[in-house]
Amino acid sequence: MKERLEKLQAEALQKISDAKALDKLNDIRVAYLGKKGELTEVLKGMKDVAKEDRPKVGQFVNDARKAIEDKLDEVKKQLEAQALELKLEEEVIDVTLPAKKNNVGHRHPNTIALEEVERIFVGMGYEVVEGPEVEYDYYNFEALNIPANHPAKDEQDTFYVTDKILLRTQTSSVQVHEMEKGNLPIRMISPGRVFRADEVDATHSPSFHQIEGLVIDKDVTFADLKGTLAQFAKELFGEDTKVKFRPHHFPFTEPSAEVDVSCFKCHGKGCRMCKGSGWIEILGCGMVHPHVLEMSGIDPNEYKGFAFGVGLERIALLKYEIDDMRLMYENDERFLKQF
Ligand code: 2NL
Repeated sequence: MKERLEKLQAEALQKISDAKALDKLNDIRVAYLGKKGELTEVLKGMKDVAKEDRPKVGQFVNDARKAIEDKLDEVKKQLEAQALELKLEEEVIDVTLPAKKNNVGHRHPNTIALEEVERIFVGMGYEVVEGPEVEYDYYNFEALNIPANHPAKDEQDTFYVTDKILLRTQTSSVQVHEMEKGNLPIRMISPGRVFRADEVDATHSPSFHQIEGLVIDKDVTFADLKGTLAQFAKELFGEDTKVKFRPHHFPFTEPSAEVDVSCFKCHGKGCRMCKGSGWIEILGCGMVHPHVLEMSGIDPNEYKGFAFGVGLERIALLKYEIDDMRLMYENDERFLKQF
């Protein structure tokens, strides 16, 4: 019996020493010390041992059990330490390595220019009002004094949905709705997408953005219009920017003007940007035509107004010296990441 125990113990200790993984150790524990384990089997044979020898044999069995358990604990600790070591080695983080570069998004030049224009006019007490891109022809043309036979109304220039509904060609339509509401005075700008049946080239697109402005109050004069746009030009293009008003014609304003700003690149000397003239055309404006006020229910004897319209892309192209409008719509990252 003693020999059998010694052999069993030696065999178990060897297996434990050879174990390479923690789950293997558990298998060994079960195989020797479990309910049906080999050592347990030996204990079952105790009944055949002579009574006087039992304490001694019992002692052997306990010693063998203790030796196996101790060895199991020892090797378990070793394997756990090894596993920890390995884990630490695998998960090591070198905090001195350079970080991975994340690509951040950029605001579109149109958005930057729009926010700049909005900031300027909000600073002068204007409200920003948006409206629908699909409109009745009344709000886009008739209410703005654009006659039925005007070339702008031609299907070659305007996208019609039905004969009475169209894609707006200017955001004045939003301002007509505001005038109809009759909450006077009005001081507003209406930025938004507009549509014209144009061929695509470096300066044209069938869909672009416009910002229109409208002020209606008692005693508004052309001097207010001039002062407002002069201030706008200074804030947008720099403090030394000058404005020039050239007489023009629009059906919805009388008198009307086109506005040039002194070239912010060459300061009037003449360069590529201003095509040598020293001036750059940026917007159209005028005093709201009395008939336009009347049609929206405003008494032109009591109220006067001025209005202006400016192309957003035009401002962005100028400000950021972009020479082709198509770049604005292609969303090429190499272009966008410069802003
Ligand atoms: C341009 C410049 C302009 C207006 C837009 C306007 C709006 C109302 C009444 C009167 Cl509600 N006018 N807007 C005025 C002058 C110029 O846009 O070059 N347009 C073709």
